[in-house]
Amino acid sequence: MIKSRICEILGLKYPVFQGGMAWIADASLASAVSNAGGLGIITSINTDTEAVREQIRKCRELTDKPFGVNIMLQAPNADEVAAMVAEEGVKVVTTGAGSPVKYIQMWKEAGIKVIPVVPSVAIALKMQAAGADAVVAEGAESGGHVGELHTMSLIPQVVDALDIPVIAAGGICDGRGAAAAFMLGADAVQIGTRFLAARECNVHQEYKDKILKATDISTIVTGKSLGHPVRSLKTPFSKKLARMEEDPSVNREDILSFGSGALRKAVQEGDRDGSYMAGECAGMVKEVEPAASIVEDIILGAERIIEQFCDTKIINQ
Ligand code: TUI
Repeated sequence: MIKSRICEILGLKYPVFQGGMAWIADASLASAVSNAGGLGIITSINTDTEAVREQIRKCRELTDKPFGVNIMLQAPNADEVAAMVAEEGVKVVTTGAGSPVKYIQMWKEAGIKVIPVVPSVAIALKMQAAGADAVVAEGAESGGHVGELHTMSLIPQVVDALDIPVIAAGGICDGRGAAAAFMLGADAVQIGTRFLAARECNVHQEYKDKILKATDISTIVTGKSLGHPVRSLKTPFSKKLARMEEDPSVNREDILSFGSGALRKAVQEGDRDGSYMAGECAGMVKEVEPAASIVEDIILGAERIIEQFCDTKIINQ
């Protein structure tokens, strides 16, 4: 069975994290992943801090296994959520879209394992020096807010630079991707897009349908002109956003207000003016299935491939 030091550190059966997808990753999805032996993660991007607290308490009722909370550092209530997770005795925190350095001491004193998401070696080194227990290195194949580097080159460079465990994210969808990430030196994988189609994932049916219909070329990155590149499914809405960014007569405020609140609209309403954030591997997601089947398929698939590969001299016959 595939195990790594992150399984020991966090008390996991399998080295599989579920991405803390903003507006999406609730107690239902996180507890299902944790019960399956992975690390379920609750998003803190929700209506407000108290709603996140409720999700944490609900998750505890649904699982006795470890789970985490993701804190999106650009959220207006990030300070409040950072304090709340310590009060609630959450065991694992991942962070995104910024530097969590100012919270790390408080979290460590509360016994929290701190795992920042990083897009580069320089930021990964900064997090290790600040006391992070591990990092998620996220390639630009991923959905949502993306960095510049891609998984294939990012992971081995972060692995070489750091002593702490590295979790690979971005473009990983099944056992093949997970096996590749382990070969690059990752201690675990983080998966978001495939969990959008989990039975326990409470996104609007329209969101799931769009993921199931996606192909390899179904995503687009918008928001580069705003300094917040975001990968989402190509829709009339995201294509219009891309055109606005290319049009010199459209100003920054108009682009910001056009995109504002769009992720929530997609997740809760299946709205045509929604932003359907998804990774490049959306084209590989073909069915709605229980989160436990997804976790098992990824781990058993990776094990099978690695075993077969070790017995083979001529590859891919
Ligand atoms: O955070 C993510 N992905 C996200 S957040 C999100 S919420 C959102 N909602 C509406 C519009 C836009 C976003 C959706 N997807 N991934 C983790 C991630 N973090 N990727 C890249 C980074 C990152 C970037 C810069 C982490 C740290 C950093 O700088 C740290 C420093 O030291 O400055």
